[in-house]
Amino acid sequence: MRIVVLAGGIGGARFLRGLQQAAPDADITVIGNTGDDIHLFGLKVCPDLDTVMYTLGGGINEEQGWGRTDETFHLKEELAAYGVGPEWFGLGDRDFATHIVRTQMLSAGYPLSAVTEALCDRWKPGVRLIPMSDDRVETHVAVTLPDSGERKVIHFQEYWVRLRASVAAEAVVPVGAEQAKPAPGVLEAIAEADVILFPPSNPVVSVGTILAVPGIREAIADAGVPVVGLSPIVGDAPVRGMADKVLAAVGVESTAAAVAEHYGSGLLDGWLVDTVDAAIVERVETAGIRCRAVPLMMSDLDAAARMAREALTLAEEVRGA
Ligand code: FO1
Repeated sequence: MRIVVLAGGIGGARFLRGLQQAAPDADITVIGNTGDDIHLFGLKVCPDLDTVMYTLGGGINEEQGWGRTDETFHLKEELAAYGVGPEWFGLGDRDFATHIVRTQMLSAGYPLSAVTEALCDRWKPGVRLIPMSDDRVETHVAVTLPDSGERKVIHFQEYWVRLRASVAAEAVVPVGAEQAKPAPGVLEAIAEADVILFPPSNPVVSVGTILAVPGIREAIADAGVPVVGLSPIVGDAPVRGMADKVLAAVGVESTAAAVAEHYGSGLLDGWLVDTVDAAIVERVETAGIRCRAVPLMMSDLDAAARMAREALTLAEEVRGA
């Protein structure tokens, strides 16, 4: 079975580990979000691609869900000693190697998709990881800074890491998305997929950013195969991260039903909500999306595998409908 997954960072990566356990013989292609990318110290950092690669490749810092395990920060300390920031983004020594190799290959003219493939030669994540685009897309967030009251547009990482999403996101803009083209292999993977999954990633800054690349949303809507998503919102709050903050920016209430309606029945055929949200199954079905309430807390690998199996089961129900 060929499965395509649109993945963001931590939630998407943990779901993918469960999917690999649930469908060990499946051919999984991950279309990775690159809107979180940031250029620091002359290097290109791709947080969501790296989180998928490290998580599935066995190098992830498990409790953080980002960065490398067994990390040290000598380089970061030395840079700070020179007064070279930003200090709020925790790049570790091992992680720096990934960004140096990536930047070196990009400078040599390789597209991000080829670079990602090369990095995965080392990590062997067991999936094909393709960035949504080889073109530069960076999510920026409009905020009103609390101390000065100044309205500013800042990089998503500054909003998420430095500000901890502590202020409202007044607008979320994937800069460059309109001009971006799907990376080689993206549209082909969607066209050849037997099922397409939206994991519990951020529906605005992760899955939403991937869908903002012209051609990707249309390809999924036209794929003619079941498209099934898992809600990142459980009991009106995000399981992790700050989805509620950016959902507000796009006028979507922070509920499992509202996220399904936001994706729309033109895109989604099925939607899994957590058992605590069982009461909204009917509302989602009324929106033309088949809905089931199942446990959605990825407390461990087996829980993630059960969720993946539920998603694949719902996909087969949709296919047979
Ligand atoms: N997240 C944090 O909360 N604090 C950090 O210092 C931090 C550093 C970091 C370095 C490399 C990387 O790949 C990810 C990093 N992240 C950090 C996570 C990152 O902000 C998020 O994983 C995604 O951008 C959102 O999904």
